[in-house]
Amino acid sequence: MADLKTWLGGRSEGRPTKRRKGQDDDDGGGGGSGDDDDLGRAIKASKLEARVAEMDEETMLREAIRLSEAAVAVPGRPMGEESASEVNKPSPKKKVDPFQTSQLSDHTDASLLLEWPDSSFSSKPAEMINKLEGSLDLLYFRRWINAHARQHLRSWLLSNLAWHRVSYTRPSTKQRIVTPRFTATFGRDETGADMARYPVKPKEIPQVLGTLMKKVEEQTSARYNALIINYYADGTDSISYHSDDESFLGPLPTIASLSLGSSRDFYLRRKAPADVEIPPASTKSFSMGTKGHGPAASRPTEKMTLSDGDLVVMRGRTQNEWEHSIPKRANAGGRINITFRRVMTVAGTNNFQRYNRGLPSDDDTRVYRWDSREGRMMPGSGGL
Ligand SMILES: O=C(O)CCC(=O)C(=O)O
Repeated sequence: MADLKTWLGGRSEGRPTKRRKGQDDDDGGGGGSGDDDDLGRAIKASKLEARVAEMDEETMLREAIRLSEAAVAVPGRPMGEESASEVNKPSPKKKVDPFQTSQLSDHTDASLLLEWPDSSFSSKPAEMINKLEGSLDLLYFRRWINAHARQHLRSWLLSNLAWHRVSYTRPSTKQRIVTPRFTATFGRDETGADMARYPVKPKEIPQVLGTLMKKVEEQTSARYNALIINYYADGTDSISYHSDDESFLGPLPTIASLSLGSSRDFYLRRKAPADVEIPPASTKSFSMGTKGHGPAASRPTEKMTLSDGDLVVMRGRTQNEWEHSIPKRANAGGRINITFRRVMTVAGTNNFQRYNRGLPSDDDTRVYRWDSREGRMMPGSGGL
């Protein structure tokens, strides 16, 4: 809860910082607000801090949700669709708001995000997608979260999280990588390890997401302890072909993936034979099919379009034998994706930290916050 308290108290502090030169995603300017705004904010902040000091946990969360609604629903200013220009420069033309954040005003929604009543979720059974002798094993719950709940969730995520655009040097090639999406990660240690083994402590899972995670666990019959959240501002943001087959996730990991906002293509393709990892002998049902393996272009592919509220579960041998990606697309709007995973080791949590929040030693440790007036992420401070 300390994080939320900090956010409520510190939400108004600090102007967006100027980005440094040489960044691949440099927007060429900070985009701060005027001095009058700063004074007004400072007064509001001190009043807010006094109120926050009196609040219990639930009141604080409700206040955070109320403030996030106020932050996204700026009167007289339509919310903009994230377009190709949004990350790099303000877009003067605001089109359809893919997140519909400007429509949020219903106070009953605060309790919805705290409690996640069953009515928030579809009761339709999953479609099962099973290919090549079960090597691809997916559950697909279309529109799993109902329209009202998902609209509130995506708005809450945008407004409340501290986002990162991690850049790092790939050790093998010394190549500089700027992650082409905004990321956040939360998790809890279940190994009982000395916390000193975490150079940066895992971020506590916020209550809204912890309660949602329980619902995903019930729906998918699996347990999770880590969340990675991606925000794709537009079609230039992406994730390239990869598989989440790290040993720290266990031999046959179940990963649940929830989509919010604009629809995006989700491609899966069979791995090349040399890349297929054989799980331990204890997984008797495993048989390493060779059908269809070959050059990337001729490998079997599964193409799906993930839409607002869809939940996809990747199970069984999927991570061992298939890769997945969100390819770049022209004209895509903003999209958030939450993956729920179970990390078994300290190294796993540290890995998530490194690639989704960055390290203090990185030369760019900026935090990004959603700026409702600009309709895009801006360097800022605070956030969960
Ligand atoms: O955005 C998505 O749907 C996929 C995300 C993903 O593959 C990942 O975070 O590893």
